[in-house]
Amino acid sequence: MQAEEAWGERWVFNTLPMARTYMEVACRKQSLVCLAADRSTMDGLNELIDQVGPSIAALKTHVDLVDDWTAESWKAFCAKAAAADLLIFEDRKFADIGGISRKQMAGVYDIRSWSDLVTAHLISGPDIVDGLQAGWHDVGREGGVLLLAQMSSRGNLLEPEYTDKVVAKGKDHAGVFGFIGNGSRPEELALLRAKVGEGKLIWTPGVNLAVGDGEMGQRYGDPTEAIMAGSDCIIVGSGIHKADDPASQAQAYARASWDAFVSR
Ligand code: 5BU
Repeated sequence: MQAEEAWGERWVFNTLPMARTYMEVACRKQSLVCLAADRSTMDGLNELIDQVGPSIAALKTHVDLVDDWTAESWKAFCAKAAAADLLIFEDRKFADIGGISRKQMAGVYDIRSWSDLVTAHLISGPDIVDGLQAGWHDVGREGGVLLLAQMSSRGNLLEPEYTDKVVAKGKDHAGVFGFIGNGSRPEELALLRAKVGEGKLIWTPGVNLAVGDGEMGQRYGDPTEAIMAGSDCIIVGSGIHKADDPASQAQAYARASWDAFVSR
């Protein structure tokens, strides 16, 4: 299916190049799955791409949790992800003032040089988005910012009034790719979609085929329900990377996400 036809209003209203790129990748792969690749070794991470690359559209990383990280091995890992037609999303949750966030895109990990997407809190104000965009532009690259409007963990402090403010400030900002919503609660997600409107993307962690409570306050909702409530990408971690057979689990999540998307 052509991305333009499949995504409809989302395609028309979201003109950020990286958003369009995601919409195209999702259609090529027939998958609205982002794998949270939370493995602590480079071998473990590379193995995941080999196993599940064809079934996912994006790879979410936490670059600072890898024990044997080196600049060279990371470069090779990113090249492998690109060859597998995957967006790379560093879930860095930036939160500082604009100018420092720009500098934090450089540094040892040099996130600006390989990430297509990053997450940010809007707690310090909207200039953080400009700072992160400037970070990519410093190395001649394009990227997109996902603002945390909700979180999946229990007891988090992103109350509805805070969510409203994040959406109000982020909705019309050209550098904003979209928002992080709570995948574990479809009713909260539907409210978020209503506030966001049809333009920006909503990506949702806290999704698992086994619904319920996870480790240390994580909560899980059903992938189909999340997409039906307005999510444009389900972020799945342990549901795939801790499975006995990650490849077949990734296929199951891809199928659930795509079927729900098509019927939505
Ligand atoms: P899990 O194994 O599917 O629970 O992994 C979830 C991933 O999503 C993990 O990498 C978290 O850092 C990330 N996450 C989350 O779980 N909840 C949130 O609200 C945000 C990110 Br934002």
